[in-house]
Amino acid sequence: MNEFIDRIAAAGDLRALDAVRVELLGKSGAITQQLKQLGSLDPEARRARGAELNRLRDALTAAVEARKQALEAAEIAARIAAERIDVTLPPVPDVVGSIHPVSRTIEEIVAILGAMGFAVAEGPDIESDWNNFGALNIPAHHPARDDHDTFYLAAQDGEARVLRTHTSPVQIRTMLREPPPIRVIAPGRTFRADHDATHSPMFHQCEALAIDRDITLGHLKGCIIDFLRAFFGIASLPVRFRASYFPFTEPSMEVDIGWNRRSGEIGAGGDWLEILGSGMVHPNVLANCGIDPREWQGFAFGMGVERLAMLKHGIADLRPFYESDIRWLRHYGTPACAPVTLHEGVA
Ligand code: 2NM
Repeated sequence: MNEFIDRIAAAGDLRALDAVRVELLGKSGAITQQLKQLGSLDPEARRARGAELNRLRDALTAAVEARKQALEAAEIAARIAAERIDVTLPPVPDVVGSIHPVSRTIEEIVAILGAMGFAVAEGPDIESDWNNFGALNIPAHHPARDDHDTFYLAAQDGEARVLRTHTSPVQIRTMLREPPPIRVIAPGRTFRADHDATHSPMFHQCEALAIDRDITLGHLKGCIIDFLRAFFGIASLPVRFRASYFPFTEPSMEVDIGWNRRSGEIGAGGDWLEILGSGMVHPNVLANCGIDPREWQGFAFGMGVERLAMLKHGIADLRPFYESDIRWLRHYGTPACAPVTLHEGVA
């Protein structure tokens, strides 16, 4: 009896237990065999032996059932342990990337100016000298060329080539290709031979161009003020226009926003920070693109994408923008699933 109970207890899994059960209690098992032999005993001995065998059979059946329940419980516990989900893990594994601040800032600029009716235009990084300078009213040997620290490339088909120093050649290409009215923005890479803590030889610009029969300086001011207030999410952001000079616009204006020089806070503090350049497109530029300046006029403005991103997010150093340091990218990047809103926080 004890030997049988021990064997049931020693069954390591449900299959082993079933084998023991069949061996003891099955049709040709040990107990069944003994029950069959009862007929050969005399009535008194048969009754006593029968009762004993019945008790033994009931005890073994109960032991098998108990062992079965214990094994089943252990099996479930093992599965739960093996299949356990760590609910403290992030819902999205952090091997997933994020949107670079330059890309994110371009997305924001496109969202705001897109809602005002501007379409995105693109062009090549390698430009003709004419598209980058000549058409923009910057003749050869003009001192304005010195401002641009141009990367000159070997001429192709007799024409001088450069890495574009601004995205204005995209505006030139648009005006040459499409008749007015025109409303385009040109975000993209630009190149200048300049490298220090605040300048990179490759950086990004976004320029806007609106051409129509009756575009005025008032449209330029309204568009830029609305854009800057939406971009920085400050409805009362002070904006100042200051007379300046660009060869491709007349009149030209530098645009400043209010900030606190000590704290770096934008929108308060009484100091002014230059943020972009703007102006009414020079009649020579329109004429260079086959647009009659007596019939059409327009405004244009341009901004540095990295500079806007640094000011908006309090990024002190330009260099990490291009270093691919995963810690910096995680810190300043935006989750890929976060949508761009038209006004990031404007009430
Ligand atoms: C600026 C400032 C002022 C500009 C001008 C043009 C074009 F092609 F229409 F002449 N595109 N962008 C412009 C004007 C850009 O960036 C500081």
